[in-house]
Amino acid sequence: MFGFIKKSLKGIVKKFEKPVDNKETEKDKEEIVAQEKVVEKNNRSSNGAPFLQSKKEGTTTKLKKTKDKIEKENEPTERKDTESKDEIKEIVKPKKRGFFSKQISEKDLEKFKLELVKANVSFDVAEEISDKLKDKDGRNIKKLLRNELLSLLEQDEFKIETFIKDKIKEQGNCMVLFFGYNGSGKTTTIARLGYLLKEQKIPVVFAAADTFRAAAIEQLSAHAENLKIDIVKHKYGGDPAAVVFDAKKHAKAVNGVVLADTAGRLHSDKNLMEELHKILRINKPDLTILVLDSLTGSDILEQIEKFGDVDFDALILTKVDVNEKGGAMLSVKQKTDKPILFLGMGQEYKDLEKFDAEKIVKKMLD
Ligand SMILES: Nc1nc2c(ncn2[C@@H]2O[C@H](COP(=O)(O)OP(=O)(O)OP(=O)(O)O)[C@@H](O)[C@H]2O)c(=O)[nH]1
Ligand SMILES: [Mg+2]
Repeated sequence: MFGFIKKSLKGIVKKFEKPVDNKETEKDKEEIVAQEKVVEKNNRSSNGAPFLQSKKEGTTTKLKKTKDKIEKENEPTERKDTESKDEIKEIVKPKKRGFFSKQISEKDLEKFKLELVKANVSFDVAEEISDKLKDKDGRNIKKLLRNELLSLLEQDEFKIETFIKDKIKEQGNCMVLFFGYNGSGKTTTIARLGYLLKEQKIPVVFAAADTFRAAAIEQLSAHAENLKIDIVKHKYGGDPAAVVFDAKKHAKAVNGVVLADTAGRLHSDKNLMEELHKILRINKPDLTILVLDSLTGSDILEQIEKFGDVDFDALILTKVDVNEKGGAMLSVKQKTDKPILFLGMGQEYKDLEKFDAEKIVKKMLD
């Protein structure tokens, strides 16, 4: 999961966050030790005794004075031989420490941007992220990236269970409608959410409002049976708005929530889109959820755009468990300010994870 984007992020982090620096530091340390040895050597009196202890040359103060002189004038003192002159010059030469100025270069940013785009991050978002790194000190790169990713993914908390419970208290039932492209994971998501809400002791009613696709009613019925959840269904070819209407009535009787399945549709399916608008008009859902398949990569943005006129309230992204790229999620968050409620993380009933920006960023960066 997130393999591609993780690779891009880690790639640039690695470039600036040492080992390289550590290596340089180690190298520097070795040089310093070597130079200290030279100082010691130069500071020894001719009889080989350390200068510090030499009665002939005087005291510690004398040594300090000599060293100060060396550093000030960049000139050797007592020792006349050219070899030591060079050695001393070497000591006082300001050390080059390239790693103090590890600014992130334009070239690195261009490469990084490309990597992000390859991981399905939209160009705009890739540019936004890399712009934030411009002229920054590369040694802080992980922190900078973490902040940037968090600010992209963070959203106001929306607790669906609380929302549903409040609606049931207020009006006797609640209705949540799911829609999206063919195969995006609507029916599976409804089953998983049904399981989660049932665990919370909320009565759930499935509405089999996909009366269009062969076997769609059986698919939802099988989940209802497994989970011991009530289901309202009509015949194939029937009016989906009427199925949802009946399910709402049933939910009122049991003080529960309707999770309404709908047929997969493309925006270009005129009839199916009209049908969706009819369901909405007649049944006025309390919450509409657009289900997006994260495997569709950058097309995901097109889906949001195309379904824009349905005025959805929230999103669920499925198949995140098998999505190696991971970048589309960032683009989704930039495209819409609607919250992502859950991530589909597999095909089991328990595989619906609450969207958690911190957790996702950790998975991408650590
Ligand atoms: N790995 C994985 N597979 C998923 C996930 N969600 C759904 N699927 C699979 O995706 C396929 C389509 O899921 P459905 O729930 O039938 O999708 P749908 O949107 O209802 O499809 P239509 O009714 O045909 O429009 C099924 O094989 C699911 O098991 C997920 O989060 N992870
Ligand atoms: Mg379905």
